[in-house]
Amino acid sequence: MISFEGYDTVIKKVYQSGNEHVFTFWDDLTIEQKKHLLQELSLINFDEINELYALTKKHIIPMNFEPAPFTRLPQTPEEHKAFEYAKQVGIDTIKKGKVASFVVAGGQGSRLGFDGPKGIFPIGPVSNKTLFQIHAEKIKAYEKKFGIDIPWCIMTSESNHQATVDYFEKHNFFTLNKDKVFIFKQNMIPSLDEQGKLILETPYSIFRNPDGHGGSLTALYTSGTLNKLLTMGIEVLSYFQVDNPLVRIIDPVFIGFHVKHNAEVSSKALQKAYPEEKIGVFVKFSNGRIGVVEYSDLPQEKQYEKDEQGNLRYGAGSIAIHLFNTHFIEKIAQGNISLPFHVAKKSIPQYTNNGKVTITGYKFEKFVFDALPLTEHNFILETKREEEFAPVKNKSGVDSVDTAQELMINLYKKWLLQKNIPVPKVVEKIEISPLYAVEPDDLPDSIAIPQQKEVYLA
Ligand code: UD2
Repeated sequence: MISFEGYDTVIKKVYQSGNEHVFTFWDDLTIEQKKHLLQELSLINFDEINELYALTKKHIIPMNFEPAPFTRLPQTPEEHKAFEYAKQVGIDTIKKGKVASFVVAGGQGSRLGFDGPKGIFPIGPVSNKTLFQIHAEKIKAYEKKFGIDIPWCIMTSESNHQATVDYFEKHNFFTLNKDKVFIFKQNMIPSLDEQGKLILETPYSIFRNPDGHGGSLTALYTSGTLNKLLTMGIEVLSYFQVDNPLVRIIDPVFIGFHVKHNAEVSSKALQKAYPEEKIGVFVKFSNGRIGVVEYSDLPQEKQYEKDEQGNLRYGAGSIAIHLFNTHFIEKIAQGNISLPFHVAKKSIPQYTNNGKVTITGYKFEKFVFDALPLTEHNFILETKREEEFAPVKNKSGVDSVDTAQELMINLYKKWLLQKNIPVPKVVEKIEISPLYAVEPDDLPDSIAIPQQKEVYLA
């Protein structure tokens, strides 16, 4: 057994757990590298590692469920009235300074062939503005609209934290009040090989992956951000993903319903476009609790199942837009209630005697929607796909840069059409800056759209 002053307990745990292979290159390491490795190992909970490996042997998703009920888009006069009332409640809540925004941005742009935080990916079809800039300008626009500061929490991961901070500093936080932009890191969790052992990434470090967006609730708390929000009187946290440029970050109707229902978590749903669409679905488990089953976990027969009207029975898809009650997050974090880990079999780089090789191993991630079954009160609101969802997942094909830009252009054209503002035929691409109009109502009554292929209203 190796030894190193101050780390004997850690070393013992590593041997006891059968992970002594992490010391394969020990004799070649410098003192600093040895310390680095031992420091990383000291942060690992070996009991948890065993529990995680056990998850690879058994399925943890409860499979006894039915479709979850949700509030549909308004059709009847009563429903329109209820939406109008919710809007007033929402506006009131926002104006009282009780709402903050929260983006999960731990992902890299690698699937887009982009080397850097996904938030720095340029998506504006005409402006080329990045995802982060578009989100920042929306928040700025809402602040102006409601006459109040709207704090913004941004969760990063170890691999993109510094680049994200640097980006915002370089751009002066897009003129947002930088004291109210909170950038913090999510936690990392070791990946395991097929035998349940730790994986060396370099001769002196362990391969770990970000713990999923479900880690955001704990990270909000441990980073001290939640406490700051609570001190400011924030009650509602509007959660979204960095890769959706169409997200309506501050939605009074949604917020109003959330408040009226005294919900701990509220979520937006839309009708799945096709059975294989890669979005989770809202369900009601047999214990009466509401939740989301991820697309990859939905049994095939349920994926294609139709109701009497011929619609997908599990058709209410989750687009990862939620509202969280801040006291609920505090309760979860303080109570040390861990959301469950999900397992994914993935290719992982491993450092060996022959240099780097790729092995098959397990990555573990928490999903934020697993907070839903923990709620006493929740609320699901239907929304229009074309108004709120343009996922940027792939370089080309489905859910890609091209489809997202097309959806953006179509939405801006629709806004103009609603205002009876003609868009000349020659215009191929049109984009509206959030600082010009963040909602269609913000558009002026008449605008002369220039006769050119690309138009940017800013
Ligand atoms: C997610 C949802 C899916 C659907 C879809 C809509 C899950 C498991 N699935 O699918 O049901 O709603 O989005 O677009 O959520 N992230 C982090 N840290 C992490 C992992 C992810 O910050 O450790 C962020 C990431 O930067 C991105 C978001 O979470 O903003 C979604 O991650 P994803 O692209 O891996 O999720 P996806 O597309 O599988």
